Amino acid sequence: MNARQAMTCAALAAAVCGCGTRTEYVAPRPSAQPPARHEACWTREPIRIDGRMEESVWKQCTPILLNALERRGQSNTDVRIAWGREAMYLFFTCADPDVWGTLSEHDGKLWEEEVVEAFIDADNDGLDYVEIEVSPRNVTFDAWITRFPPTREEIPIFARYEAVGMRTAVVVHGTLEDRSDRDEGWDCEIAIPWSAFEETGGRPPKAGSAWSGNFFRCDLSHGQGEYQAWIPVRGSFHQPDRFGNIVFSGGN
Ligand SMILES: [Ca+2]
Ligand SMILES: [Ca+2]
Ligand SMILES: [Ca+2]
Repeated sequence: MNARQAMTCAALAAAVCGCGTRTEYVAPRPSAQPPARHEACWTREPIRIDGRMEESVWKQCTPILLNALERRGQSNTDVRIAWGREAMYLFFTCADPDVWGTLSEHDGKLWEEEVVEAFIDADNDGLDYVEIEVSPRNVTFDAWITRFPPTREEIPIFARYEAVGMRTAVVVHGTLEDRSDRDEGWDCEIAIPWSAFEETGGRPPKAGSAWSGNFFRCDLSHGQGEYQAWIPVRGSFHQPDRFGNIVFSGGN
């Protein structure tokens, strides 16, 4: 481990469930912020959760480009949101010259490695939300965060929540095990059934309903941490008062 990697690891060791530390973020200028509202695209077609963007809804859906919370690197990320009768769907597209991951345990500390994250407040009350994380190894973490920022002790308690029925798939464009070569990136497709939000107060949305949420990515290529978000945050990732609106357009 070189000095830079050691610094990154030290910073991550201080992180709690949301990749990063309190002191290392500088929010972009207001003019650089995207509108805090995004439309989820309605779809009737079955979504095959295979990590491949073959469904027409993904091609029609405007992506959210995540913003770097620090310096701009070379790892652009976007996420598309779709919805159908049964589930909410997400598709993350992650450019990445160095895709890796070692953790293999569900509900492990995925935020200490490379990961994409969705924070979803399904009843839009700002009091709690579901946190979903998926790693390039397609390992998942799901938690119901009811106090924020959560403490280290609270994380295992909140992670007892299970998004029952959630399906995820990852396609790595490169080699996950070989960090000496140059990768292109990785894609992640997620289906979260509406029923998984019920115990958090969420009911299946109707056309025009608005939920709130934020999306993140931790990219730790070659020991250099880059943290990205839809809605910029400062200090903690767990800021539901800053979540963006997710509006369910079209459909039922
Ligand atoms: Ca697909
Ligand atoms: Ca869990
Ligand atoms: Ca990477």
